[in-house]
Amino acid sequence: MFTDSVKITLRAGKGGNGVVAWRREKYIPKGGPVGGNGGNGGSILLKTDSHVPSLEGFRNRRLINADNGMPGGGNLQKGRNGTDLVLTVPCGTLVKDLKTGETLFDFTDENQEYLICKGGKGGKGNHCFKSPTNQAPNICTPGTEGEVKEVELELKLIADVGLIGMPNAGKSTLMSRITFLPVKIGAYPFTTLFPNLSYVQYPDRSRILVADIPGIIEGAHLNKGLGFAFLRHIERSSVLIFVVDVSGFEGRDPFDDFNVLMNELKAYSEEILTKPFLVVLNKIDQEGAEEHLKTFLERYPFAKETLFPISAMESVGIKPLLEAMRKVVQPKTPQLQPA
Ligand SMILES: Nc1nc2c(ncn2[C@@H]2O[C@H](COP(=O)(O)OP(=O)(O)OP(=O)(O)O)[C@@H](O)[C@H]2O)c(=O)[nH]1
Ligand SMILES: [Mg+2]
Repeated sequence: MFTDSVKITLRAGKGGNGVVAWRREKYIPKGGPVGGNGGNGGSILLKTDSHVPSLEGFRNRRLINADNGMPGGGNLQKGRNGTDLVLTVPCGTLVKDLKTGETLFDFTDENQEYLICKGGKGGKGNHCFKSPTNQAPNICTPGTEGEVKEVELELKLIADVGLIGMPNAGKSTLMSRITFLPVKIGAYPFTTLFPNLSYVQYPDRSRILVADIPGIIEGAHLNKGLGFAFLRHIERSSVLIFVVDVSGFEGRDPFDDFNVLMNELKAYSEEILTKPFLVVLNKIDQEGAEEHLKTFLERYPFAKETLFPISAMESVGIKPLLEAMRKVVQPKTPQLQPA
């Protein structure tokens, strides 16, 4: 399963209570106060991990508690601290406070850590209250409560390139050709029900992260098909690739398909259309594709350099597309770590 939005309550551990205790030993009258302090409650931290693909681990959880601190003991024994709880989330997770609606943190990188709920402080034992004027204090303090937050975790994948197209256009086929990810491909609409994420690796070891999201149909803004549920995952892509089936299958007009995609995206967010984009015209190996390709070229109002006729199935035209992707994205080359 792929889960990209969850609501949970996080509760850090309570601090342990301080205690009142007295030193009692033979031949030591009035041994004095020896009540120990309570331990601190465990805090809750969120941390990114690239091996965590989604928020699936939180799907059936409503409340997550960290350990409480233990109470102090006699003989100045301090209570054990509650262990901190580290919850791993995927890169691209946004943490929102449900009460205030405020965004608390945006995890954009690997190994980022955010302390979301601080554990309560341990209480003080009676030995802390000993003073020249009060040698036998009979008081101690309780531990304080840990922080509690109601949060929404929302995953917005951070891919360099987002593939958008109608169902069956060949997005997943293209994805499997360029990233070698064994994705599900099928001759029926909505084969892909959740986003796939994988890297295109170039010979110089630079790489580009690509997201293949489920197909979009006309009326997606009215919640048709899978609606806009997955468009959030291309919101943060720096480049969009429209994948259009140019074979004219079942009397479809590829240019109309392209316009539908544009209009649906516009209905989702005008801002998304300001991103640089490329248009892949797929299935040129099919009969009738040549004619449709010609009319598409004539009607296409943008720069012709953004058009890439390909056959994802037969691996035709993939190389120029990869080069163009590299130019618009400026991929990250893995840096050697200094010793
Ligand atoms: N002839 C031909 N068929 C292709 C090509 N690319 C994909 N197909 C076929 O088109 C069908 C749909 O391919 P997918 O890659 O699953 O399409 P998709 O866009 O991911 O579809 P959804 O996941 O449903 O949105 C499959 O039967 C593929 O084999 C191509 O270049 N040429
Ligand atoms: Mg697919």
